[in-house]
Amino acid sequence: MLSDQQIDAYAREGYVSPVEAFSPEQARGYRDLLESAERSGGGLSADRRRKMHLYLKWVDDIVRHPRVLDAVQDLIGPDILLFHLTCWIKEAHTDAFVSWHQDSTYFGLDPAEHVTAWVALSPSNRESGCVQVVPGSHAGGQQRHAAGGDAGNMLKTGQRLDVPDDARIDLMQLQPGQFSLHHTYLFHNSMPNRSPDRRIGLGISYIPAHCRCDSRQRLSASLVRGVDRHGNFDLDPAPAADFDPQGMRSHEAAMRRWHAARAELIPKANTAT
Ligand SMILES: O=C(O)CCC(=O)C(=O)O
Repeated sequence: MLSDQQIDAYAREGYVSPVEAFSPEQARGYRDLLESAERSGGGLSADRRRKMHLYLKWVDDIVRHPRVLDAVQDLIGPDILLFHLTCWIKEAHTDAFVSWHQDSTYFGLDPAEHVTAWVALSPSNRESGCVQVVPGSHAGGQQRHAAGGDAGNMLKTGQRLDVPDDARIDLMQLQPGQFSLHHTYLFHNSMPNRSPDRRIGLGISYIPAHCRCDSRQRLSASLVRGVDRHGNFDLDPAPAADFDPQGMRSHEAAMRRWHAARAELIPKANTAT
């Protein structure tokens, strides 16, 4: 699915963008489903914005979309687990931002082969606060992050890196239905949404099935392609329909494990030398 040039660019720069997944009309359809789920749930809580593929059938369809998985397979091989998912929504004309960080910081994954596919469901550009990256920054491996408090930061732990003012920064601008791919060690952030529309994207964290998570709390993950010969995660079922009771139970159980693992991994990363 990816060209040799794109695969080389990912190795060198740590990202590829944009790649086409589905049409803007299909993206609009998915956005309508998201907004209807928000209305029926009286807004989606922070937990409900995570791992949504476990209780929303249409999100499960996106995370298994052949164009997304073909591209991910080109980077991490044929046996693919979905480790985590976050729906990143920035409301129109708001100050929410994401500080410079590496996704690897609290994920505890070994080896660090995780790749994030960020799928746009609305225009994601300079004005709306798209994800931006420091190309090549993944090559330096894991960096120590500062943590803690800025109210507008969408990263709840506030983890952040300093990026020099003169660093080269590339914008991963996307039309609805396009996606970007970035390496777990790549420095990235995003600025406030100054546009009149919501900026909506799904950040989907894929790992090869041989990855392990370094938490005592055993986590679950979804096998989205190939075979799991390693058994490092309990495998989550796919939902039969939006909000079906089995899917809701799986989601709650997966989020309980997720929070327990975070409680171990965050202090460990923050005190590591
Ligand atoms: O959506 C954003 O602004 C940030 C996304 C992000 O940090 C990620 O997907 O890893």
